[in-house]
Amino acid sequence: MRIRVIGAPMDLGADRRGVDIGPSAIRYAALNEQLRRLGYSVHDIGNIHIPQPESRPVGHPKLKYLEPIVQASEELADTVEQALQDGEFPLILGGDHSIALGSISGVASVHKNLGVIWVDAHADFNTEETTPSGNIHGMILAALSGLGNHKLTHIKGWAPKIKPENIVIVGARDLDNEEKALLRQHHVSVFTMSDIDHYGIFEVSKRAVEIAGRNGRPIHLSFDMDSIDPREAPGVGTPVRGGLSYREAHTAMEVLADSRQIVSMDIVEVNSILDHENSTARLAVELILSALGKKIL
Ligand code: 6HN
Ligand code: MN
Ligand code: MN
Ligand code: MN
Repeated sequence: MRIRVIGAPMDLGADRRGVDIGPSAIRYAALNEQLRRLGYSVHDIGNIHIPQPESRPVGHPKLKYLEPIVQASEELADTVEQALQDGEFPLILGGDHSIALGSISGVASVHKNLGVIWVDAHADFNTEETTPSGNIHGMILAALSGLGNHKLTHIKGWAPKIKPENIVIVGARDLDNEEKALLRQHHVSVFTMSDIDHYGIFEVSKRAVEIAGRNGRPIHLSFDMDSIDPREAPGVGTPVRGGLSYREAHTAMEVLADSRQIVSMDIVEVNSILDHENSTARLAVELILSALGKKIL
């Protein structure tokens, strides 16, 4: 299989600067080389163009950088759609989590009935009415479900991109109150860190595949590095204690790989400014490899 690597150096959707270096940091951690060693051919098309926040007005405080985020999402959606049409597996390197608006819009244009597994400390299910921050990376899953601002929900001119009941969030431990209500109201499946404590990551990952991939439907994997415990992944913008361990994260990726239903993936929120010796980027590469089938033996 051929993998199309697409960099999305997006730093408009979050408050702390530094995730726009993510794609470089992940490549520097020898992503392409290691994918080839795993037997894939790699087609790295470089980064899509995304403006620097300093060059744009912030705009509405409840929807910061809405215009440039929508523009970049349109371009990323086209780029991802093209990769799938060419028969390549899109691997999108963030950037903050707002890139998933473009990537999943692109995947959903090809796979009309798509499941999503969203590995994250957060649920990213706010709207401009519920957001505590105005940061769009916290609104992406809601927007993809058709909730919130019309410009965000209507990338490529249609909505919703995914049914909320086909979404599974894994690793959640920091949810806003109104966000929780929205998640319940729309029947999103959420496996919190407490669920992982109770049932174990193997069981939770299996159930995530069952729900997101019901009837064999294709699954997009969106992996936010802040799902991992900050001791293991210090280089993220919104660290939250009590996250996935190194082994839990690998086990989850191995279960998803074994499902053979993953059709596309993004890995987001690597913040190189806050990282220690690129260790979070190196971990991102390891997890990508596990998600793409790498085994210990
Ligand atoms: N992320 N719930 C918070 C907010 O501002 O909406 C945090 C969002 C974090 C976003 O993980 O990509
Ligand atoms: Mn452009
Ligand atoms: Mn996120
Ligand atoms: Mn997060």
